Amino acid sequence: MAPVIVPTTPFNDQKPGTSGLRKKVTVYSQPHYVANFIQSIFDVMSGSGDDGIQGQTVVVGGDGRFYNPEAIQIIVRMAAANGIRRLLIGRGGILSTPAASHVIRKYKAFGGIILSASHNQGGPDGDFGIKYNTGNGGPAPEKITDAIFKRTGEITEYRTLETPDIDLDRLGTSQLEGTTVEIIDPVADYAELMESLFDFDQIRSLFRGGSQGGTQGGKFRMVFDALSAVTGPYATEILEKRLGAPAGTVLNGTPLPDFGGHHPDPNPVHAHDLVAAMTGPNPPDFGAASDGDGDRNMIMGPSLFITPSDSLALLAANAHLAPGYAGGLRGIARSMPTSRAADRVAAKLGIPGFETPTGWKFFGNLLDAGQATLCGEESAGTGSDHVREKDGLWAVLLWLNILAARNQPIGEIVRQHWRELGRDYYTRHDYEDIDNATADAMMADLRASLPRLPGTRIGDAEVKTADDFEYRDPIDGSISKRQGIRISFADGSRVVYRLSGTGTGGATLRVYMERYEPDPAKQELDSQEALAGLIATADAVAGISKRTGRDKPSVIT
Ligand code: VG1
Ligand code: CO
Repeated sequence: MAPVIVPTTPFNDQKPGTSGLRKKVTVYSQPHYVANFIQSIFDVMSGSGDDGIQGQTVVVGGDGRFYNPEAIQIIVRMAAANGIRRLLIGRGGILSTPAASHVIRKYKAFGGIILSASHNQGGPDGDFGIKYNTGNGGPAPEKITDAIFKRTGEITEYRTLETPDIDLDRLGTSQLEGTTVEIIDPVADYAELMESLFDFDQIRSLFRGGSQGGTQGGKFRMVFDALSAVTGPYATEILEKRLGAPAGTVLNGTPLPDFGGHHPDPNPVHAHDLVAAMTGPNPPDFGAASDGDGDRNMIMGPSLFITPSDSLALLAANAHLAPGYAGGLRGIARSMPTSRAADRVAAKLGIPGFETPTGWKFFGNLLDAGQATLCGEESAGTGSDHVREKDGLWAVLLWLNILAARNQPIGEIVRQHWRELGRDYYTRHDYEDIDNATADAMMADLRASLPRLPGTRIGDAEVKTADDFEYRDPIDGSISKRQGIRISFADGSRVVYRLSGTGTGGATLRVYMERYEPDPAKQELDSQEALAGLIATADAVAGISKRTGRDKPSVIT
């Protein structure tokens, strides 16, 4: 059957953000919207001769949210009409983001199309997203996403087939014109990779409460809240089946297209079942949650929230206890707004520490070049060179391996770390859905004020440096400008302001604040209390409450 050439006209809003193109389902379900974007990806990646996407393998999968099956059927037909040789699709259209990254790498695919809006709400009124990953398994770098956006503005036609839907639920291979379509088990390859990195025997004995286990005298217990999102099947297979954690360890383990109406965002506000378990009577020894597409993680001890920045630092300091990292780390990379706790570990280990802009795509080159082994973001993303995405369950398993190897309660491990290297008090305040013009004006005024800030006093704080973060990729030399306004004070504390690039309505202002506390006698404060002065200063510098009329942030993490 000959491909059908469908005439189309450009949409002017298909610019990928921090992590792919995220829009409301109502936007995505307009006629031609998905097709225009997918054809633009194929066009940009087509290359000439053998170096293009045609004739190659492409991986497709998503987090199972509303509109996932419909989008996949469109992509399958278009891939066949565009001459893609082979498609690897997770059964049911499911692949967590880190699992997709692994499948791309393992089967040497040319790239992958990941369907997710991650932590954003799902359902008919929620969000959908499409992200293109390259052959290294990681999100396409800016030069590719910019080219895709440019192409979406020029597109006049796309290629598809007039064929019935394929069956996404049955494992196996079928043929669609010249394209081989393989439906694969979404969990198997990923679970095998995790077994290769961690000491599953040691973790199993922790759960059995044998010689290694029983950090609180009894049997070690944990809860994992999958937030009705994609990690449910992965966590059930790995934690309950392979590691022998009792049934019921995984909460909300069935993926739902609307995530049960909740935000699949692992933070203390949205992961309420986890927080309830960890702060209630007789809490488990360890608690964790992941997000919509499985690339984030939230870590808790009994009545203890471990900030993602601290978690990155602690994982880096202890990674050698897991077989996959026994040889040590090459370097540690963190996004700019992430606290400097990881830098202290890098310095202690005598390895390089890197600071990149927000978004996992900026870690790709460092990982490919073997310069960084562990990477992390304050937004609950941690990962390593095993894939090219952040990886929620990987972080949970590395924690479990460390807990099993050290045989010490998590709270004790955290406090010991602070005593040795100091504590970086940290908080992020998000102001969601503020008026776009207000947010843009605030950022513009902040930018304009940067040259005159150093040396000035705001309350008791004296500004030491103020700039707009600009990143030069150490591997390919590419420059990314305007990646966040950072203001450092004479006492070493710091405020960062940036606008979110993943939202779909209004603007989200993120304000990141941190203060270093080396004195062990002062490390037990609540972080909002410890940072109260800096929070007030941050408001005064940017005029947040005055301009937005908000007296408090929408979300505090
Ligand atoms: C947010 C986070 C960023 C993360 C990105 C994608 O971006 O801050 O650290 O990489 O989401 O994460 P922004 O531009 O909204 O601040 V995920 O798990 O939503 O793919
Ligand atoms: Co995510």
